[in-house]
Amino acid sequence: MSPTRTLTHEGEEIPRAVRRIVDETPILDIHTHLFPPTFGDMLLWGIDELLTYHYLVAEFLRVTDIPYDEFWSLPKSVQAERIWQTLFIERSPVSEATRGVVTVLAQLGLPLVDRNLNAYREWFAKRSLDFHTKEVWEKANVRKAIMTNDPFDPVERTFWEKNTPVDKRFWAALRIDPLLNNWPQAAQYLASLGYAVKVTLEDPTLAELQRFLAEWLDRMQAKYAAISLPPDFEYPGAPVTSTLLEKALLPVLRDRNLPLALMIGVKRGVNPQLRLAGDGVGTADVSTVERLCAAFPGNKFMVTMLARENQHALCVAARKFRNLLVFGCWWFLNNPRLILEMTQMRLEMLGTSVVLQHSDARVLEQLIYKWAHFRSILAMVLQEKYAYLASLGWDVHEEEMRRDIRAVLGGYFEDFLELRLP
Ligand code: HDL
Ligand code: ZN
Repeated sequence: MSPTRTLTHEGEEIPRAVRRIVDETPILDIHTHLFPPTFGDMLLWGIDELLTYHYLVAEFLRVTDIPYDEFWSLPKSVQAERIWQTLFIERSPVSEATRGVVTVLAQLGLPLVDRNLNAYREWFAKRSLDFHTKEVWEKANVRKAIMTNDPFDPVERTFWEKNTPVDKRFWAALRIDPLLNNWPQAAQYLASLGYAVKVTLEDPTLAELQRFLAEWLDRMQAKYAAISLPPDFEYPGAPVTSTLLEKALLPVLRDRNLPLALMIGVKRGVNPQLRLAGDGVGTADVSTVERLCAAFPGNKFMVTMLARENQHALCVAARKFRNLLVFGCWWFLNNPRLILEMTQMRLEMLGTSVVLQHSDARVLEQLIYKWAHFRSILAMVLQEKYAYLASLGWDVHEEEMRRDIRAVLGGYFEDFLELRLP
């Protein structure tokens, strides 16, 4: 029996080496709601945006009796002040979303003893956005962020139609929720853009729909198309849904060797008065994912599911289908306890053929906390895995650890993009 090893091949203590490499590995963040500074106000940043993040709005409205409409009528700065006072001063910031704001302030070097919101505001006001964006990118150690780009949003659409420059830190993803979730409304909107699209899915409409998809995938140079879907999404399902997938979306994506990202399990507007904060979660049916992967072996699917209850079956499904990439601890799963459970389970069932996390950042500085918090958990999980190998005498090489960690922090998505299925 070889002596119990606790060192890497290069002679570094394994826990230390893992933490260092996890911190040093730049991340490809495959799902965010960020935009380049060239997209103007679409890029949210600064302390007031951090404090009025819809996760914090939900937590604030839980513990106050302010009428919803009164809250929404307040200026954003007043909303931020109320949230700061209620969730950070009158209560300790121990939830994931409140703790995240404190992580951001700490990592940007702002004093935490005074808890002086106006001093924070003055600091942010002095920041040049370009410099600030660069510094946030470096602190989060992100190499690319994939956006959520919605041609059904008239504001965002104009930025694309004006060929607004997108710098190399960003890739695009074509987000097309209305297509499967509200086809009649989508058809009407596409017709208003000049596509000869009717609600009835006859061949000319399907051809025009393929033209719309092709034009926007190419205009954005999108890396994938994405749709968020309710828990009861199924395939085969409603005839319209099946036809839109079979005769429009999947053929166009297959021709371009691009994946379709399915984000399944969101119940939109369970409390509409909370607006963006009003969505809920429901357990979905993983069989639908299996049927899609089996029915379209030449298409690539990226899937994240919102219910904790779906995670194990989704890992099993991924073991059956090489055209299925599992990604992220999405939204209500993005909490340390659940991230730990999911990360261990995914590594144990899928090895490094998985993209373990995305940030879902809506506000620029969230990149800092969402990735700092995840890196701590990833390091903890991998330290145990590599230490076990070393304890048996397996030679744990730094370069191999670096390869593995890059894969699960987005590198596997790049391999998946290159994958050409027969
Ligand atoms: O549909 C999505 O992409 C979700 O991520 C929603 O945008 C949600 O509001 C969110 O920001 N979750 O983190
Ligand atoms: Zn999102």
